[in-house]
Amino acid sequence: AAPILLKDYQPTPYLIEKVDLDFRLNPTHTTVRSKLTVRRREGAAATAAIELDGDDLKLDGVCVDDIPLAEEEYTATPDRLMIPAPAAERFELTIDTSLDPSKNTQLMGLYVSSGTFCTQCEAEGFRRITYFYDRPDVLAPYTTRMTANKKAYPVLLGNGNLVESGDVTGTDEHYAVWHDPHPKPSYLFALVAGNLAHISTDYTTSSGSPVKLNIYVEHGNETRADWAMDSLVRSMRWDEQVFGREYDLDVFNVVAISDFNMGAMENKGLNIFNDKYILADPDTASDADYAGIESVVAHEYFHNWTGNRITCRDWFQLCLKEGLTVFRDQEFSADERSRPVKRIADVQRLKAAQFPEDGGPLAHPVRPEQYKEINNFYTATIYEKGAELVRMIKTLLGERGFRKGMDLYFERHDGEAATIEDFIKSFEDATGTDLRHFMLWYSQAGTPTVTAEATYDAQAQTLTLTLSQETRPTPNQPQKKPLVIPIRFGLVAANGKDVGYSKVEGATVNADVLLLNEAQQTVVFHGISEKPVPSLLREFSAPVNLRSNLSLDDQLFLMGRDSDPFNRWQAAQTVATRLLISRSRGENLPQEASFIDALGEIAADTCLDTAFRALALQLPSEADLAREIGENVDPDAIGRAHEDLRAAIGQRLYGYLRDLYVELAPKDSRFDPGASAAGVRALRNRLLGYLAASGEAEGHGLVKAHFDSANNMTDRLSALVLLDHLNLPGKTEALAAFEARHKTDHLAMDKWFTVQATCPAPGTLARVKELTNHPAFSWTNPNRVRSVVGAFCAGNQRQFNAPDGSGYDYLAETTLQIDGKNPQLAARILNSFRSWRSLEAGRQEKAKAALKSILDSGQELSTDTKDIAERCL
Ligand code: DPP
Ligand code: ZN
Repeated sequence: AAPILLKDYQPTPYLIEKVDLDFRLNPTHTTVRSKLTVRRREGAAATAAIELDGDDLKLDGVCVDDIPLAEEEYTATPDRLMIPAPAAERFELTIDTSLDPSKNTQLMGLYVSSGTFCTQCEAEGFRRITYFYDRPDVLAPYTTRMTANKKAYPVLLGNGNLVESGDVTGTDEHYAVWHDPHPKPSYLFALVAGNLAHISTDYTTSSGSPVKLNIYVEHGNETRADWAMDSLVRSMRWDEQVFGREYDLDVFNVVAISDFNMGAMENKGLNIFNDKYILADPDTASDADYAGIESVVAHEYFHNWTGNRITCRDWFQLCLKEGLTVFRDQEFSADERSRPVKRIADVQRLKAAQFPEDGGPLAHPVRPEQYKEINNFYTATIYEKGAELVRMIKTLLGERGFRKGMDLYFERHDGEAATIEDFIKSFEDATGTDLRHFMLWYSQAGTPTVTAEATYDAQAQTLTLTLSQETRPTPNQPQKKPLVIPIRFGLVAANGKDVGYSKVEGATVNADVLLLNEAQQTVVFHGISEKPVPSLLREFSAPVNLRSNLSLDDQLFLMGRDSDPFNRWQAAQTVATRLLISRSRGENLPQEASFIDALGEIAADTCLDTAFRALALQLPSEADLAREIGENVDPDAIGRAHEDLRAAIGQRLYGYLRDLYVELAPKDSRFDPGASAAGVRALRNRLLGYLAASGEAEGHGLVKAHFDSANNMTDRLSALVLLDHLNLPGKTEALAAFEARHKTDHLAMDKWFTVQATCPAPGTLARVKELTNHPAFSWTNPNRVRSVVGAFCAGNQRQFNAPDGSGYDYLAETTLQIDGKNPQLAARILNSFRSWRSLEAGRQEKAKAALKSILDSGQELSTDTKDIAERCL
């Protein structure tokens, strides 16, 4: 199939002024009547056809102004409804379709999850419900009427406000009518019908409007939604205070669903969530889950303004809502928790998920110019790199300029479907800044590498920074141009303070931000009386790879003394990366002991946030190292180096870390999910990891004791990972105990699956295959598949990349198996092949053969899977 191109964008010849939907819900036979008020767009030809999207639809009838169309007056296929030349300029089009939601395994459109009807329409699911202009630039107010059996489906929810409800006399059915006055595109449509429990809170917006907040869950799970509700209330307040944005309906409903392809969906007034991002209690949810719930609840809520009130003109603009909304949720979490800790976590995620994408065959610009399957563009590049671009705009314009630009964007485009150009123009006009060069970040794919060389001239009292940037070719983009890169920096003196300078030449510097906007620039700082160590890219001010000529000793200095916590963390990572890469090549660097001692100092430094200390003590992951090495990668060598360095740290600091571990033990058994208590758990679990890695019998005993005494999931899970991955005494009992405790809770069992699927030891693939026969596993539930197959392929460097190619073959087989049922899920797990070209030659060959076997299988592939397999090759 030919790709869809950004440059081909055309508005539709007709507008939809109003949408009236009538659903008669039945699991195997649901009927949908859609009444559309259609008006020809001004300037469109009177002869223009109306051509609506469908996907796998069964048409039962079509009327214009209540008169059935004769067969020759339209053409209909499951994928398209076309009326060649509607006679009137304005008319009412009525379309009847029927569906079998119980057979909808794609989880797109209307489907049934654990007996509950629900919908997922982004990006192109609405066309699986009825024929429509299923594209984001066609906006209309919707009214949704639902009728269903009252006993089986007592709860009926739609977008907007409830306007009417009641029993259908003489039947066992009832109905509800919901009206959403805010014009929206079809991808924001939703309905839910089921037998659900809920919790409620009353909220009053800053201007005094009352809003009822409800979270719907399965019966028995009510108390597990409290944290999500707390997060929602805090998000709503934060958006009023920080962005001046208030909620705009009488009610805000959130529903947790167990079969869901994505994390959550921001349907207007009716957010639908993967239950993983709603349900939490101390026994089943880890601190990471609590943080994840907080940020996803906030993310979906923030979409109400960035995504819903202002939506996207077309799917090429996806980052307009996603990058911006990720930025907003990151800022929210930073304000609620610790800003540097949040920044480090976000950068870890960016580097783990987006950098490999940007450096491999699936690389694409933040605003792509073509796609074959839009589902494959809900990527780390659109989301995470998209957020980094918004953050850079804020860095360039400053806090006030950024807010002015956002205010203008909301004022200008409320109720519209906008583009990236509209977004950027708002900042330009609000602040008088020219952002044309910055726009290149949206169209140019690939992660730039910035190289920095510093030389100090004591005589002249100057520090010279020679900076250059380079971006490697990516698919369809052989030539790259220099970008504008904001580099936040400081020049750190021996006492840890930033030194001042009298003047600077060779670059624009605003406060602590230097602009690199050419391929190469030489920047000279004058009036510097002692040799400083430059601390560059503070707060990770741009999504680039930084290479500098700083020595390991300089990095160790920054690790201990930099005033920017992010760069302290980064320096520790840089040193550890060098040590680990050297070890993977069989050499030990002499700085290793100093590095380990510096870790020990950070571990005990009570002036630092505990969560920060935990992060600083974390070595770069095996995947991080593979990415840093970049070519001819041998995951086994990396894995060994990683194990050895962890053991070396554990041995050298054993008594010291053990004392700290004991000292940090909780004083009472109350569980507090807040950031500071979570920070203590994170640090303590990190220390436990080193005690376990030390090889000391006492350390091993501590791990089992930690598991046995855990009163929360974070501690229990941390210990279980160590027991299983290091094959420590007590492993088998612990796995059994965890299973017995949590066997009826699918989210907790996902963790049990993932622990085992990510075990680096040989034999894991066989274990993975066994796990897929476990009663708690299901091939049709995306969370289950991700927790076993996804975890193995994306989270087990050594065994997925086993040199015999068995991991690759397994991924190819399971992709084919899943593809027939749920293409989005299949394509998503297939992404684990994206870095195959950076492997050593033997593994490359096996990976390539496995990818080919998917295309050559003879099975008819979804566009999703075919697109990923083809692009990977
Ligand atoms: N629009 C959704 C989100 O990112 C994706 N399904 O929240
Ligand atoms: Zn989103």
